Amino acid sequence: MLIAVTRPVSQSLAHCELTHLSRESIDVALAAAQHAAYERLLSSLGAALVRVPAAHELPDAVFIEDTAVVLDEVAVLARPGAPSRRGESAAVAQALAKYRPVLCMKPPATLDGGDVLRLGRCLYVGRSSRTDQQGIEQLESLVAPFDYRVVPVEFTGCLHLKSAVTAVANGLLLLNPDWISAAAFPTCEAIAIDDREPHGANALEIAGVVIHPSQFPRTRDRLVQCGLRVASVDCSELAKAEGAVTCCSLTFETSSAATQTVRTDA
Ligand code: CIR
Repeated sequence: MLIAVTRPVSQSLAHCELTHLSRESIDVALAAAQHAAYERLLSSLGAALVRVPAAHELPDAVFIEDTAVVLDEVAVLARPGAPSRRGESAAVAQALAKYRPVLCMKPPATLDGGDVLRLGRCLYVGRSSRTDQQGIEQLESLVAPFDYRVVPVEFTGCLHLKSAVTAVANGLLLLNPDWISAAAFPTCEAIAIDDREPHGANALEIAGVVIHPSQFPRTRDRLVQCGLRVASVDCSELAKAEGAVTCCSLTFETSSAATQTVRTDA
C-alpha cells in the first residue's frame, strides 16, 4: 500500500525560512486550502494519508519532505540545515517508525530531504546551503548497508536539488538546465522546463501520475506532449514560502519489515 505522510500548514507559515525569494504576504487560509486539495489528490491516486500533528510554532513544518529520506528498508531522519526547522523531526520520526526502522543523522552534519533525489538504488544528493559534506557522508554510511549508492551533485540558483530536478517517470527527469546539468544523470533522459517557468521542475510522480504546480502551464504542456499523465495543483501560497509539490509529503510503499524501533545510535 502507498503511504503519504503529510503535516498541516502552520499558522505561523508567514515566518518561514526564505533563501532565494523575497518575503511576500502569504494567505495562510488559502495555503491550507491548497494543501488540503493536494492531500485529496494524493488520496484519489490511492495513497493512504498519515497526518503528523500540526506544529503551529514551526513555520515550515508543512514541508515534511525535508525531515527524512524514506527508502524501502529504512528511513533516515535528516538534520535540517536551517536551525529553525530542527524541531520538526521528532514527530515525523514517531510517524515513520510505524513503517520503517528509523536511523537518525547526528550533529553537526546537516541535510534536507529536498536535496535527495532517489533514482533506483542511487541517491543523488545536492550540495546546498542546507546539505553539507558531512551530511552527504553520513547519509552514505547509513544507507550503504542497504545497498544504496550516494552521488553528490552540484546545482545553483535554487534552494534544493529537487527544485532543479525531479523524476517524472522511470529514467525520465524534468529539470531546469540553468540550475543543473542533465550530464549529472547519464543514465536518464531529461525534459527541460519552459524557460519562462524556472520553478517548474518540481514534480511528484505517484502511481503513474505526475503532480505538478498549476502555475507552470507551459512546462505542463511539455510533460503532456511526452505522453505523461499530469495532475495540476495550485500551490501558489506555498510557493511564496519556497515550497512546491514534493516537499509536502513523504511517500513510500508499506513494507513487511515495518517496525516500531527508533534507533539513535546508528
Ligand atoms: C525552507 O526554506 O526550508 C522552506 N521555507 C521551504 C522548504 C521547501 N522544501 C522543499 O522544497 N523540499
